[in-house]
Order: sequence, then structure tokens, then C-alpha cells
Amino acid sequence: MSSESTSRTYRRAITYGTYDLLHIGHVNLLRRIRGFSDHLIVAVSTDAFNAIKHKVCVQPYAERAEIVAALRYVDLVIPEDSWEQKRRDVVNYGIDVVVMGDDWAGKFDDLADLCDVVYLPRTEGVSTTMRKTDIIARGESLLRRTA
Ligand code: C2G
Repeated sequence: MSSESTSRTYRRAITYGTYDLLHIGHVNLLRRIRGFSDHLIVAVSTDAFNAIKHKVCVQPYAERAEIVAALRYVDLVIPEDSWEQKRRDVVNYGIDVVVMGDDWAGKFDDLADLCDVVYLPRTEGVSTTMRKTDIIARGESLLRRTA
């Protein structure tokens, strides 16, 4: 079953993402998932997989993975290095629910024969791309110390 929200509680959840320049949108998603599950695995995209996704990251995989693992909502971090690994992960980790932000709505419904698939509303007004754009726009001024 796939849905845009859930009232159920689950034993084991998994989610996938790049998690570059971690921001409140990422944290809100992980907190909400952990709110309806007992155990949360986050598959963080490797640098090689991001190249396949045509994404350029500021932080290397090791750093992004360690930062996500440090969040109290997260029980385990694994590498995401292919689109195809999700079915294997669901079986290997005994997953009950795959959760993504709704910018991926419908994209992982093919997993619904194995487990529940839930898409949660994204946090408005923040994204890694917006952060990068803001930093580029403010450029040197960010390095100057205020008087
Ligand atoms: N997200 C959110 N609110 C935001 C920004 C992101 O809820 N304001 C969610 C996204 O919907 C996603 C997760 O945070 O579920 C991680 O987002 P990204 O790091 O941008 O991950 P992405 O590159 O979309 O990778 O196989 C799936 C991919 O790995 C997803």
C-alpha cells in the first residue's frame, strides 16, 4: 500500500537521500518517520551514486553519513549506491515501510508488494539547492566579520 500520510505505527522503516548540507527539512522528515516507527534506517547516497543522479555534493559521503548517523532519530545508516537496491534492502533489513518526501510521490510504489510505501509532505521553503544558491549569492560577505 502507498499513501501520503499514515496513522499506523511500524517496526522497521527505511528512507533514502543525499542529505548534503543537512537542513531542517531533512531533520523534520527523519523525526516524523521515527514518530511512527521503532527503528529507522537511512540509506545515504554515495558520491558515485550521486554522480549517476547528476548531483554535485558539498560534503563527501563519509561526512554526510556520519552527520545523519549522529541524529537521535536514526538507528542505522547504510550506503545507497544504486536505484535497484531498495527491494533487496526491504527484504534484507526486514522493512515494514519505505518513506520518502512527496517530491518522490509514486516513484517507489513498485515496492508496495513487499511493504508499505509512505510519502510525507516536504518542509516548505528550504532545500540544499536553496542553501547553495544563497551561499553563492552572498559570497564573500559571508566571510566578513561584522563590525
Ligand atoms: N526533504 C524534505 N523537505 C525538504 C527537503 C528535502 O522533506 N525541504 C526530504 C526529501 O523529500 C527526501 C529527503 O529529505 O525524502 C532527502 O532529500 P535529498 O537529500 O534531496 O535526497 P534526494 O537527492 O532526493 O535522494 O533513491 C532516492 C534518492 O536517494 C533521494
